[in-house]
Amino acid sequence: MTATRCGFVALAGRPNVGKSTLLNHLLGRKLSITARKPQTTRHSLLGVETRGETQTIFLDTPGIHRPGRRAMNRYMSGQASSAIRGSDVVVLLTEARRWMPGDELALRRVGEAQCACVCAINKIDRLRDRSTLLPMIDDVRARHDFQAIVPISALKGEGLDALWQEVSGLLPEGEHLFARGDVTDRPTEFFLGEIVREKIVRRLGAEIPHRATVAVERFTTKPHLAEVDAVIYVERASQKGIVIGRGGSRLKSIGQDARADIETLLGRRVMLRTWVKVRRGWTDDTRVLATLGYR
Ligand SMILES: Nc1nc2c(ncn2[C@@H]2O[C@H](COP(=O)(O)OP(=O)(O)OP(=O)(O)O)[C@@H](O)[C@H]2O)c(=O)[nH]1
Ligand SMILES: [Mg+2]
Repeated sequence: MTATRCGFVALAGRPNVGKSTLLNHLLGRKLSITARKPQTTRHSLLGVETRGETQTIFLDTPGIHRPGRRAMNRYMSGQASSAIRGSDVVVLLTEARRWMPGDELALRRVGEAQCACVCAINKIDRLRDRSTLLPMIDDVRARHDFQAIVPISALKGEGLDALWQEVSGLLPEGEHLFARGDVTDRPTEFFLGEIVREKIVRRLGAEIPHRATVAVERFTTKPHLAEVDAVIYVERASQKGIVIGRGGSRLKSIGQDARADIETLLGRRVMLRTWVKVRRGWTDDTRVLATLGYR
């Protein structure tokens, strides 16, 4: 009998390098939210892929950055660190441009965990001249004793089989921890809230998304219709006004975008109702953070 393999693989790196895009492409479904802006992912998110005898438990993680003073940033940093520490393999993502100080910070954090590390050089679809990859690979190789360096495009799905091959070869033998067909361990409500938050991140400027979070307060589902009540929390009344927009137009767009995605996820019609509420200082209050799902 062939031995089964099973292990945890953290996708780590500085903000915006494409970790969540990679998770989604590896799983062939949209689990993690993505955006052009940094610090989109806040929670570690588990995605399971079982191929033959090998079960890979991927963990998308918040981008590694210097943790600011706010409790939210410390939470994000803690999520990334514990995912890295608890993994058998880390895939450190960087971009096919040049090594940045943020990559160095991420590498240091990964190096502390002393587990097997593969470097994925992402966004190669953006390169006009692919021969520039060779000096980049040499540069990366000189920085750490990586098990492998794999150029990929998470967006276009290039190089992902090669990456998967490298990673699966590093997984320990062991029983599968998830049943075949299991994809994640989070409840549906988590994903509903994240979908609404993605639309906020995508529709609003740089600052507000950092001050907003979404709580799904009610979720009921029948064969043909699901109902979702979501509250968007911000820190100040001025932010509330911005999220709502003139005559409610922005909140309406956010709701429309989110409803379409939720309908795809649930495979039925959805009635989504949204409210915006002010919860002063929620990003820096550990107790409030815990009540909003950041524990
Ligand atoms: N051209 C190109 N863009 C990519 C690729 N991978 C990701 N992106 C884009 O890069 C941006 C950031 O992607 P995310 O997947 O959200 O990045 P992340 O590392 O999860 O970011 P944080 O959660 O903020 O740390 C998005 O606009 C993606 O579409 C790629 O292979 N090629
Ligand atoms: Mg992300």
